[in-house]
Amino acid sequence: MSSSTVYEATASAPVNIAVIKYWGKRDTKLILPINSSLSVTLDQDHLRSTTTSRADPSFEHDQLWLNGKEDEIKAGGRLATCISEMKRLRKELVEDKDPNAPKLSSYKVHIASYNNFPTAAGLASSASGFAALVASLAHLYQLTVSPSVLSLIARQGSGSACRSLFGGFVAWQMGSDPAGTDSLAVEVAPREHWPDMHALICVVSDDKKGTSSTSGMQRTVETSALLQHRIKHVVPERMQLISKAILEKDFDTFARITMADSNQFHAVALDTEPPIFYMNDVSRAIIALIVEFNRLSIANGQGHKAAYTYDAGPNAVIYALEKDIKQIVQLIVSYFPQRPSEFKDVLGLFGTASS
Ligand code: 2P0
Repeated sequence: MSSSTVYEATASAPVNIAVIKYWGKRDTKLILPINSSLSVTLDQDHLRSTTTSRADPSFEHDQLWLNGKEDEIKAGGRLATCISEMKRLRKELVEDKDPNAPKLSSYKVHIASYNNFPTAAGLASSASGFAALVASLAHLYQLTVSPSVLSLIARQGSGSACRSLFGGFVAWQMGSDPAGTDSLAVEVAPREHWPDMHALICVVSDDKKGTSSTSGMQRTVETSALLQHRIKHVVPERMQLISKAILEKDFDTFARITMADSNQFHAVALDTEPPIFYMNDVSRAIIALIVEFNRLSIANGQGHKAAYTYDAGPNAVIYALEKDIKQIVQLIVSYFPQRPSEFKDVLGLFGTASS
């Protein structure tokens, strides 16, 4: 290798939207959740983070730029943990086995990451961000490891990031090891298994959210009795039922569980002291519209045709099958004309139906 060799790699990762929500940690440092969760990775270009990493012996510090602005890498913080864990894998899996491999684990890295959507607006920017960071370092360090192994490291950046290492339908198994070795993401089904499934993102607001997920969920763990009921008596069964519904392409069951879990996540947020409100009046009006739309389709013997879900913010994600997407987009746009501050966009992901 000549001294002028450039060690650089770029990777990108999409956001994922949970249908069984992660909310609460049993270990805040290792980011171990109190319940398993399940998500759909949005596999088109609209909502992605793209990250370039470079290792060079002349660099004096690890440094990170987010959307062009330098972000501090705090010692012992989440970014520092992910970078040092990836360097450890490089050393163990490549350099210790091959004495001729360049000692990239001893070089500092410079990392530049871009989101093509608003950061921290309840659109899972930390999920795609940490997944892209870990994927780009894995590429830079030429690691041949499974996405599940990388998910163990992305998880320590942001819990939901572990699910963005896979496309399609993904479960984050909470695991039971106090060291976190079994708290990882696994594929439930690849994207191609259910190509008719679409997601509509209704951007109600792209403002930065009021209560961060990290602090909000720990307040819920400390104060909500409803959360204890949820993790013991609700989530385990829902994980099984929704996995089965996905494997059987049973949209009616998928929709019922997805909406019930979104409702219960927002109920435990409200059950927190002091209460947390993530949805606003527009969010609730979209729920009313989808409920009425489903009521008519159930009355016609067609079952549920749409499933709403809301994360830690007011934006709606609506899952629906391809045959119904056009009708749902028309319905939403007719009730919510594009008022700039309240309803910015209706995007069709998975390749169809933009308005
Ligand atoms: C989820 N959310 O399952 C849930 C639903 C928000 C609502 O994962 O503290 O940003 O970084 O692990 O991953 C948001 O939590 O929190 C989240 P940290 P994260 O997608």
